[in-house]
Amino acid sequence: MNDLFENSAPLDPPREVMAEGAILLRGAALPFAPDILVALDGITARSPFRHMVTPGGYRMSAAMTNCGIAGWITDRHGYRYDRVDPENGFPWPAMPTCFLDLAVSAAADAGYVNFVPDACLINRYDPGARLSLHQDKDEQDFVNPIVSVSLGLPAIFQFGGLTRSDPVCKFAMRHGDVAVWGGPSRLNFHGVAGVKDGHHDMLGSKRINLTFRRAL
Ligand code: MD6
Ligand code: FE
Repeated sequence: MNDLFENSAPLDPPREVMAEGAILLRGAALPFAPDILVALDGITARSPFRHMVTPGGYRMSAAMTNCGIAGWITDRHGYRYDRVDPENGFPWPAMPTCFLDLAVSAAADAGYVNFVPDACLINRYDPGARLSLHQDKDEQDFVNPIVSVSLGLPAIFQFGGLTRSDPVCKFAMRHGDVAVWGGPSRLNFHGVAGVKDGHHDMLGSKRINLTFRRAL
């Protein structure tokens, strides 16, 4: 091998540390993206994207659906996981193998070797949609990490600390990027700033985010 290049590692995507226990794997989802987008059409044919309502009565700007054993939902009664899609009364669509493979490999890459998700929340952000700063704490326990996959239009991901007033770091999430957070940062506040209008070759004018969790 040409020794000029012996230190380059083309198979290891660049990684950025977001906080202790939180890592951003740039481009880690790129090899999975074509299969994921095909499988996504199958999921949304059965459980379409919908705008859920918060317990306080606000319509969420990101449209959501789920796949896996458990799906995250919100309505006037609260935030929770349910095995059934409340829109049709059927179990959520099964988690496709390509979804599971990506989540497991990204978690392992980030050092979380035993992660097997049972829930995948799928968010669709049209231009202008956002997600305000929050903690993910509707899961049974916080032993497992969260794996968050960005596809389509870019967005600014805000990653803070364990209290709402902690300073927030901003990361530009692009198509194929995967963020994994767990351990000491499992309950860190995070959010998504308003998605700007634009065009993505595979997804048009939207951003899709897959959030994998062990919920039950
Ligand atoms: C994202 N989504 O869409 C990150 N958390 O990039 C979340 O962090 C999230 O959409 C809890 C509940 C719903 C969500
Ligand atoms: Fe979240």
